[in-house]
Amino acid sequence: MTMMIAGTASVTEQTCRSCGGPHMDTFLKLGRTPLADRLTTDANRGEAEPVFPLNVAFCQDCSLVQITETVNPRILFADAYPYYSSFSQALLEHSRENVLDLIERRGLTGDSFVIELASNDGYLLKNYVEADIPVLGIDPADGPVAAANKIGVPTDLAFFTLELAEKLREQGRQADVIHANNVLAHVADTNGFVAGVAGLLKDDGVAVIEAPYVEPMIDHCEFDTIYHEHLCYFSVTALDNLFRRHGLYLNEIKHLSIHGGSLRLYVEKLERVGASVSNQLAHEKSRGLDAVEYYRDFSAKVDQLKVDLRSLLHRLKADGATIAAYGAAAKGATLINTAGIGGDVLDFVVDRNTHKQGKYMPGQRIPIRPPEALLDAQPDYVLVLAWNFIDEIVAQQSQYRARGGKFIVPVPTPRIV
Ligand code: DWN
Ligand code: ZN
Repeated sequence: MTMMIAGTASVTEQTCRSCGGPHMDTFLKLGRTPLADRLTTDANRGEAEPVFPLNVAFCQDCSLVQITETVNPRILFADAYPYYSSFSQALLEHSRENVLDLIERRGLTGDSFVIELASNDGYLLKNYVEADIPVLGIDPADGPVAAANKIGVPTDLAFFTLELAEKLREQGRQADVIHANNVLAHVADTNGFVAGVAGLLKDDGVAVIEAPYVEPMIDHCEFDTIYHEHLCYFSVTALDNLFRRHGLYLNEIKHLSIHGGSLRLYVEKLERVGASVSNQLAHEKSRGLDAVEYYRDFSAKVDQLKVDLRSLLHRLKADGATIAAYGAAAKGATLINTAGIGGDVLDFVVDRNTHKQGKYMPGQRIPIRPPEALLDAQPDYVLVLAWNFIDEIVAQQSQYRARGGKFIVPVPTPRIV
């Protein structure tokens, strides 16, 4: 990892984020795109938005799939960072199940201590607080941190670094459980983060880490989940290499449907690798996820999806249809900006997150409104940008649907449902 010089906006990496190897093979180029979570406002709509290259490479030495541009985290996760986990019921339920399972299988009590890295608005740790188990949240975004402390989840406003881990360890605050959901892929200093986890974990502790899994991303053409916040796209092979480098062992994995296909990783200081890991490593070897050939035709699949989506939308528009979108999601920003879908096609985007309403989608600057706007305007079609929550959204918008509204799902192939 090239060290970010203070004040630089971004750095193009020449070597692998994990192993430092030089044998990087770029297999997808998405152009220069705006930052997926930096929504524009009436105040800054007139200003040019920063755009950065969005290219994806495969490391021949450790199999890590990664983007090659590192945008300064202070720009990426600035105080206007709008992502609040609690706006998704499915995610809340998913997190609660995870916590209750861990309390039981690890026998956690009031003498235990749980830390979550990138704890956002307390969406997960609140379940431990309800069970009187001491917690600490760590997150760099001030909005979600304020929301977490407001509901009684003690949370520090900070980026998790090796230095912070050392400080907590010196204070005797090592953890029985460390959660890190959708953050391992986000940190510029991948090795520092993992080393920090190793230092902060008790010898018999477990780190429970969730991250999107690269196999469904490739197989289901979920290219819109590629944006500058997501630096890495993990295979179990690449994760195993990364953890072992820091004296940690990936002992168990669970496959999750959340976010288009994720893995829940159970990482410990003791080596007791279970069948779920060894079987997946063998599976990846047999499918070739440890070689660049597996990724080679992804670019052509992405190009075809963009062509198919644009022609579907333009055909509907030519027939006089009105179209809106659901979910001011980061993935939605990648989709509309790389496929060139603008305000000439989408009249507006709706989102339940009140911090996003009244702002505009990055790049295309399409207005973001509350979901109620769907019933007010009753567009003929709604492009579901947050397709990973399609079931929750369709159920929630039953009245829009009952009135004849239809949904368009963009991946793995654009289709009307
Ligand atoms: O890594 C990340 C992933 C896991 O989550 C973060 N970098 C940011 C975020 O990415 P995203 O914005 O693509 O994630 P979501 O959670 O798929 O975004 C869903 C959007 O849809 C949110 O803005 C909330 C909104 N939503 C809604 O308005 N009504 C979601 C649901 C379920 C709803 O019913
Ligand atoms: Zn590597």
